[in-house]
Amino acid sequence: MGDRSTAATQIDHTFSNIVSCTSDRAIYNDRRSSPRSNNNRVFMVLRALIPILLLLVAEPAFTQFERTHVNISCPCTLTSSDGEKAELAFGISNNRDDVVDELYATLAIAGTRLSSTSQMVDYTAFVDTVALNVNVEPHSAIDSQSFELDLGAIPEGTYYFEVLLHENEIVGGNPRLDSIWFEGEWSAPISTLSLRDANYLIDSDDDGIDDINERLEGTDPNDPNSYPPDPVIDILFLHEEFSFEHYNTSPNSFIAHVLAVTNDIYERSNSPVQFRAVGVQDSSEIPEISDGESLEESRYLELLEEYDADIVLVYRTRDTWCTRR
Ligand SMILES: [Ca+2]
Ligand SMILES: [Ca+2]
Repeated sequence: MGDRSTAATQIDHTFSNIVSCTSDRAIYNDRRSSPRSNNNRVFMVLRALIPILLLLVAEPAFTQFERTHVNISCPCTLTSSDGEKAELAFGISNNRDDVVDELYATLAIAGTRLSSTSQMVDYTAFVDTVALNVNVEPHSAIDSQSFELDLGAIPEGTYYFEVLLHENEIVGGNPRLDSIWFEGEWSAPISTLSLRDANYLIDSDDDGIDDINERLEGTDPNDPNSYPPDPVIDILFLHEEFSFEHYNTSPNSFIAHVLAVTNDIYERSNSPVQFRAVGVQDSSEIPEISDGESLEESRYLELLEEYDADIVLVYRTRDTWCTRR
C-alpha cells in the first residue's frame, strides 16, 4: 500500500493517460472547426491541457517548424473602405539560411453562408491570393507592409478571416509557411472591414484573462474586477467494458476518484480550472469505441451535444500506445 502522495501521483498519471489517449481527437476537431466554435470553454480546455497536448503534438510541430522557418509577424491588420478591395498588412521573418523572395499570401474565410434554401451552412473559401514581391534576407525580418487584395463576391453570411503564407502561387496542396486568424466575425455582404490579428496574449487589464476571451464571455477587458467565472470542463468518459476491472472498483468510482485528485492538484497549483464528469458510458452502450478506432467526427460532435460536454475522453486498456495493464 503506497503512501498518499504516491497514490495521488499515480492516479494523476492515470488521468493524464486518459487525456493523452484521446486528446488528439480533441485537437483534430478543434482544428477542423472555425473559430466560431473556439469558445472560451474549449480554449480553456486546451489551455489547461497544454502540457499534455505539447507532448502529443511536439514531434509534428517541431517538424513543421524546421520545415518552414518563415513566419508572419504581427500586429497584422485587414481593412477595407469599400468592401471590394482589402488592404492586408503584416511583417515577415525569415529564419532560413537563404533569401526568401517568392512568397504569396492568400486570404481565406470560414464561417456560415446563406444557402439557396435560406439556411445557414458551414462555408470555407479562398478569397484571393497576392504575390508579395518581397525579398527577405536570411535570418532577418521585414517590417509590416501592405498588400492589396480583391474581396470578390463573398456569399451572404458571417465569417472569420485567415491569412495563409505560402511559397507557391497555388495554395491548395502546398505546405503553408504560416497562417494567422483575424479577430471577430464579420458579416457579408461587406461594406467595410477593420480587423486585427487574434492575439490571445493581450491582457489589457492584467486580470489573467486575455482580451479576446473576455469579449467572448461578455466581461470588460479593461476592468480587472470584471472577469469570467473559473472554467469547469465537462468531460464525457467512454471506456471499454472491462477497462477498470483490474482496479477492483466500479468505473464510476474510479473516474470520480481520478477527477477528485486531479481537481485537487489543479487547485493546489492555483490553476483556476476544474474538471467534471457529465457521463460515463462503456463500449456496450457506445460500441464504436470497442474496435480501437477513433470516434468518427460526426459521432464525436453528437456525443458532445447529447451530454453537453466540452470534451470526450476514451479510456482503453488494449491500445498499442495507451496500454495500461
Ligand atoms: Ca483581462
Ligand atoms: Ca477584465
